[in-house]
Amino acid sequence: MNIKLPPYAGLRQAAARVALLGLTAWPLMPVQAALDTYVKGSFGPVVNWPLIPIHVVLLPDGRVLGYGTDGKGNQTGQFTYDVWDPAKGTGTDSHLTLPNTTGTDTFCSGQVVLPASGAVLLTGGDKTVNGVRNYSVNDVNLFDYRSSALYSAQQPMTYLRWYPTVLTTAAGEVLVLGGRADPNTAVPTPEVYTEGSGWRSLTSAVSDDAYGVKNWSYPRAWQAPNGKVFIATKWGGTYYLDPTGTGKLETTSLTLAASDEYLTSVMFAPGKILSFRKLNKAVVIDINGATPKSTNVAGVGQDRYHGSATVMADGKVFVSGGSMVSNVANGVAYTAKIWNPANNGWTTAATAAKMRLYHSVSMLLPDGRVLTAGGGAPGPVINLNGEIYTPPYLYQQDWTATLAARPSITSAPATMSWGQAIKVTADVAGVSKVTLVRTGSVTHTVDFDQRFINLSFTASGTNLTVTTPASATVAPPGYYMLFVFNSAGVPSVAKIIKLG
Ligand SMILES: [Cu+2]
Repeated sequence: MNIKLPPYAGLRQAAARVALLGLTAWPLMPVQAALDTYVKGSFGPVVNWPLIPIHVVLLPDGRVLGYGTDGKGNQTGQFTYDVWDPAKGTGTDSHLTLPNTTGTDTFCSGQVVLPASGAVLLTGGDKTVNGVRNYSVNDVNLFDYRSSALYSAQQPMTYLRWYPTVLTTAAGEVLVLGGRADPNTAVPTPEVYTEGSGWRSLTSAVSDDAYGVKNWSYPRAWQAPNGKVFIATKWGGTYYLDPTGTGKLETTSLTLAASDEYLTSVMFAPGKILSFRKLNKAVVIDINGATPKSTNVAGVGQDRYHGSATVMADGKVFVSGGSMVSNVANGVAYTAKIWNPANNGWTTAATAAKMRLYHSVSMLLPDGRVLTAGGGAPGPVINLNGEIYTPPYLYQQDWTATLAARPSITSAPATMSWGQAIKVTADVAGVSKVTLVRTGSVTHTVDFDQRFINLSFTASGTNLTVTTPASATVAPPGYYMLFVFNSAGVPSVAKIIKLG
């Protein structure tokens, strides 16, 4: 359990250490500054949000679509949605809150950015029947970031879905898994959406165990390097789904310890998934070989129900929020942790002001910071707010808690293909690292398409030749953030590039 320190504790500790060192000078610092900010990063102030952003999506233009409640934090996506522009800061002017005219309550739907058009596809949602909430709809809606408009798609899904997973496949289609049709009925039949031609059901891949009654709540699934979709259930079974035609499902020999629909899993490298299981267990699942395998790694320190795991620009995983008892303020994890895939080790990061439990989110922003926000509807607190986390890589690696000078990308293509050499220029020589991170689409501790890829490159001064991912099974088509790092390990603001 965490003991919350008063905000000046870090400073007091720092002052004590400075005194120990016999130093007399004391630099002026903002309140959050501490000697170890360069290791822990920092959370910014709590900023207001016009609704609880239960669902957030990074748009191809760098803005963030959010929805899930009304302006008072009541459960419903029926009336408004919000588009936040991080370039405008966090004040009222940075939000564009617009009416939802589709008639769909998008609360607890699924959503993903379509790889060809860049529109956001929203699948399913909530329906109130005779005053009882949490029935389901088969509505399909699209959000066009160019006009900021949300509108009904002409073709609904075959099945009603609430809590479905959506993900982009290597073929550039969208696979929808799970969800429930009504409070007593899960949906065991996946569906696939093809832009321009609509929906088909995977009638040969019906399963109660993989994504039906035993695992209907936002099933964890990823496009795998072998061309199929890997599914890690909460109860422990794992599967490969071939989504072509009418679908084909096979079990794999890998069985995992039990998890929960509200313990997170994250793909942090091609074919590699960090997955939290119950009782503070964690595994790395490797789906690069002929058969999937898992390795036990150190857990995050306690179960963090409703906590999030977000791959940052450098490939480390930021774990924030959650509590030891699902959606109860018991064992609340205010302090974030960072997982380093190079050594499977954990470091302690900064401490947030707010608990982030059910219906909270975390998502990487193009500027390399991480948006953490929301929680509630229902929950012990109604968080109509967010806290933006600044990771250690944005700080000078010294005791001054000073933001580092950042490199910038001066040119990069708007589109790219697989296995290609692209020209990128930076404003500094000595680039140390180039990374690609899928733009986020987050809800209920899941980032549907989360992906991170280290890119190989050669440099001649400030001119870089960067090799794009080898295949669509490693990097499905769609939108990615390209980051370049300077010689001190500080990332640029990302350039968003369309792959495919
Ligand atoms: Cu929900």
